[in-house]
Amino acid sequence: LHPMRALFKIPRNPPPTLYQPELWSDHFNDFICKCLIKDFELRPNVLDLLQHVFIRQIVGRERILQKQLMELIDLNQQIGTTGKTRYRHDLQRPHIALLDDLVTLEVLDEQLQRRYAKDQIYTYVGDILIAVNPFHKMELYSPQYTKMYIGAKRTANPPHIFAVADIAYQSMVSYNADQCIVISGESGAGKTESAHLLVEQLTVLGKANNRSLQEKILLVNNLVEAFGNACTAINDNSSRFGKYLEMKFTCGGTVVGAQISEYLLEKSRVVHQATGEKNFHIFYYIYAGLAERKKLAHYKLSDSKTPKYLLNEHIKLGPDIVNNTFYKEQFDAVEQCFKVIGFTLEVHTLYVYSTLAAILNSGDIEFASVASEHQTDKSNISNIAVLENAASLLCIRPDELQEALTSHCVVARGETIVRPNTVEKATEVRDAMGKALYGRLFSWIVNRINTLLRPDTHLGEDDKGLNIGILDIFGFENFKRNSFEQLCINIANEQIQFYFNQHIFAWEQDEYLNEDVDARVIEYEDNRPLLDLFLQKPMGMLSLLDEESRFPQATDQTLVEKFEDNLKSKNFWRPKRVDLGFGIHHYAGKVIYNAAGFLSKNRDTLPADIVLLLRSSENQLIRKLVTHPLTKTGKHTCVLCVQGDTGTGETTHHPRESTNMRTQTVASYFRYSLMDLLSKMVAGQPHFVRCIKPNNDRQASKFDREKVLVQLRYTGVLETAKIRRQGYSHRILYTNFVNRYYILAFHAHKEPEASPETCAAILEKTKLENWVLGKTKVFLKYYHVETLNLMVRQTIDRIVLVQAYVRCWLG
Ligand code: AD9
Ligand code: MG
Repeated sequence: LHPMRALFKIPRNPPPTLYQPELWSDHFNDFICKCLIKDFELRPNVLDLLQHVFIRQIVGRERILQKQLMELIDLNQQIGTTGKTRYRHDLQRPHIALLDDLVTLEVLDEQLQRRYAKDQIYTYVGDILIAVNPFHKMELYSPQYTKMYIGAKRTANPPHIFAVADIAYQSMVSYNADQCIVISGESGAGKTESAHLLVEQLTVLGKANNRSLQEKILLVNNLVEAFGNACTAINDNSSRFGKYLEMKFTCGGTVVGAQISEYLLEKSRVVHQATGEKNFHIFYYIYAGLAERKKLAHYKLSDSKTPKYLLNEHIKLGPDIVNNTFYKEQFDAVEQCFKVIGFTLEVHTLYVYSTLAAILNSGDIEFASVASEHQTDKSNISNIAVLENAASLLCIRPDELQEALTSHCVVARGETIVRPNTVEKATEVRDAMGKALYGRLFSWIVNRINTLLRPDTHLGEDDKGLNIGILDIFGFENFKRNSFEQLCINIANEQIQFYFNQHIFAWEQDEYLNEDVDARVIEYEDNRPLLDLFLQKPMGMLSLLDEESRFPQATDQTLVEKFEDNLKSKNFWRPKRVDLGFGIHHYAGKVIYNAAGFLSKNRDTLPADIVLLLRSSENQLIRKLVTHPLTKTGKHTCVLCVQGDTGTGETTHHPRESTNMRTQTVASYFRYSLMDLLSKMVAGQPHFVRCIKPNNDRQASKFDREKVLVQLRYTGVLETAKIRRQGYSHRILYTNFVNRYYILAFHAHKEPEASPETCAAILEKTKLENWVLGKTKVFLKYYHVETLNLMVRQTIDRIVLVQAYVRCWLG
C-alpha cells in the first residue's frame, strides 16, 4: 500500500464532483488547504509547496519520483487555469469601446443611445439589466450565446438577458434560496420577450434530464399568451394579464416543473375592443384554423359572416381573418402546445374549441325591443337560429338560454318573481356570460397546465425544491381614452415600482442606519403616496369604488364626485370640460381616466340565472367552469402590502366568487391578487430587468432620446446608478458570510468562528476593496458577491480536481 494512500484515507466511493472533507483524512485536507491558501493561482511556488508537503511531511524519507512530481505540476497548471478555460468560448468578444456597466456614468441616455446604434441593446446599471427594445430580430440568442453565458463571470461577456438567468440560477444553487426576476417597463417595451428568453436559458441551465419536460416548459408561455395576449394600439402582442411563472428546481438545480399564476385578465376585451384594437389572439387563430380544416360549420361558425366579437368596426378585418395564413399557423402551433403539454384532444381541446365558439356565437345574439301592454321595455331575441347555435355549443336548452337572457328572477317576500330585461340589460347579460366563460376558461387552462407541470413526481422525498419566479405583467398604459382596465394595470405597475424602490433604496438605507454604516443617503421618488391614494382603507380609490358599487342608485357620475370629495392628494385632479374624467399623476406620468362604465365593470355580475343554467350543461368543461368553487382563503403577511390604516400589512383575502353567487367586486379581487403576487415575490431574492421602449413607432434603430430619458427618470434608474455606485447592495450576516466564504481563507474542514475578525480576514485574503463591516453584517458592493462566489466555485473545482488526481495516482 502506498504510504500516502493510508495517510489520505481515499474514500471508497467518493462523490465525483463534491468536496466532502469529512470523507478524507485531515492530512489530505491540510494538504489541500496548504495548496490553496498559499495562493489562489497556486502556481508560483507550487514546486516548493508540493515538495514540502509531499516529500518532507508525508512521504518522509521516501522520495517521490520526478515524473510524478511533474504530473502534479501539470495538474496544478490545469487547475490554475480551469476558471478561465472553462468559460472561454469560441465567440470572440466584440471590441467594446462603450461601457457595459453604466453605473459609473452620469449621462446614461447618451451612452444607451450610442450602444443602441451598435445593436448593443443590453446594458448594466450595477446589478440591474437595462434592455432597450431593438424592434427587430437580433442574432443574440443562438446556442453559442446560450453556452457563452453559462457560469461565466459577469464581466467576461457583454451584458445580456442570459446573464441575468445565469446569476439567478447560480444564486439559487449557491444560497439554496428562491429567486425572483422582476421585469418591468411600459407597454411594448419588451417584457414578454425577455421573459421568454429567461425561461429558455433557465431550462438549459436546469439541465432538464427529461426532454419532454423541457419542451413542455418552453411551450407554456406560448399557450397562455395565445389566450391572454391581444393586439392593442401600442403593442401587437400585448399581455392582457399578469403572469408570474415559477420554474421549479431540485436543490441540486435540475429543473423539474413549472407553475403559473395569472392575474387580472382583461376580460372586457372579449366583448369590446377599443379603436384599432383586437380581441384575444386565440379567437382569430381558431376562426382561421377551423376554416382551414373545414370545421367551421361543426362549431356553428360561418366564413362568410365574421362573428361580431371579432369584427371591431374600426379594423374591418372581416373575411380576411379566415384567409390569414399567420392565424392558421398559430392555430396549428396552439394545438401543438396543447398536445405537448398533455391536454387530451378528445376531452380537453375539443371542449375548449366549443367553449370559444359558443362565446363567439352568443356574441351574435341580437335583441329587439318588444312593446307589451304593461311594459314597453321587454326584449326578445331577433335571431333565434343564432341563439340555438350558442345553446347547442353550450349544451343547454335554447328556450332556457332565451329566458335567462331576456328576463331575471327576483325574490321578494319569499316569492320568486320573473321580470323582463330591457334590450340594454339583455345585451349586458349576454356579454357578462361571454366574459365570465372566457375568464374562467383561461383560469382553467392555467390550472390544467399547473397540474400537468407539477413538480411533485420529480422531487425526492427530502427535497422541498427551489424556484425562480419570473414576473411579466402588463406594462404601464396611457391611451387616448383610459378606462377601468388601464387604472388596474397602472396600479399594478405602481405596486411593482414600489417593490423596486423598497429593495433598491428603502431597505438598503435603513440598514445603514441600523448597522451604523456611513453611507450617503440617496434621494429617490417614493411612490407610496400614490399607492395610499389607491389602496388605503377606507378612503382609498378602490375602497370608494367598492362602496359606491354597493349602492344600486349610484352612477359613474356620483362615483367621480365621490372621488373628488374624498381623495385629497396632489396626484389626483378633475380636469375641466371632461365629463366623468379624472386625472392621476402616476410615477410614470399623468393619465386622464374616463369613469364611464367603472361601476358596472367593478361589479362584474354574472346573473344567477345564467350560472344555474350553465351548471346544467351537458358539456363537462362548461359545467366545471361555473361550478368549481374557488373558496380557498389565503392569508398573506407581506411587508410590501399597503393596507392603509391597519399598517400591519396583514390581510385575509377571499378569492373571487363562491357558490352562492355573491361575487366580490373586481377592485377587491384585484387587491387580493396584488397581495398574493407580492407575497410570492418577496419570498425570493430579486433580480431586476428594466425594459425601455426607444420610440413610440415600434421602429428599429430609432432612438428617441427624450422618450428614453423620461423612462429612465421615472423608473428611478438614474438614482439606482447612484446608489449602486455609492451604496452596498449586499448585506450578509457574519454567520452566513463566514459559512459561505471561509473556504477562501481557512481550512476547508474547520469552519472558523463567525466574528468580524474572521470576515475581515477572508475579505483581506481575497484582496477585494471598498467593503465595510457593520454591527452584525458585512456590507458589500454589488460586484463583490459575484467575485466571491466565483472564487468559491473555483476553489471547489480545484479541490475536486486534486481529489480526482490523487485518486488516480494512488488508487
Ligand atoms: V405589454 O406591457 O405586454 O403591452 P411588453 O410585454 O413589454 O408589452 P413585448 O415583449 O410584447 O412587450 O414586446 C413588444 C414587441 O417588441 C415584440 O412583439 C417584438 O416585436 C419586439 N421586441 C421586444 N423585445 C425584443 C427583442 N429582444 N428582440 C427583438 C423584440 N424584438
Ligand atoms: Mg407583455
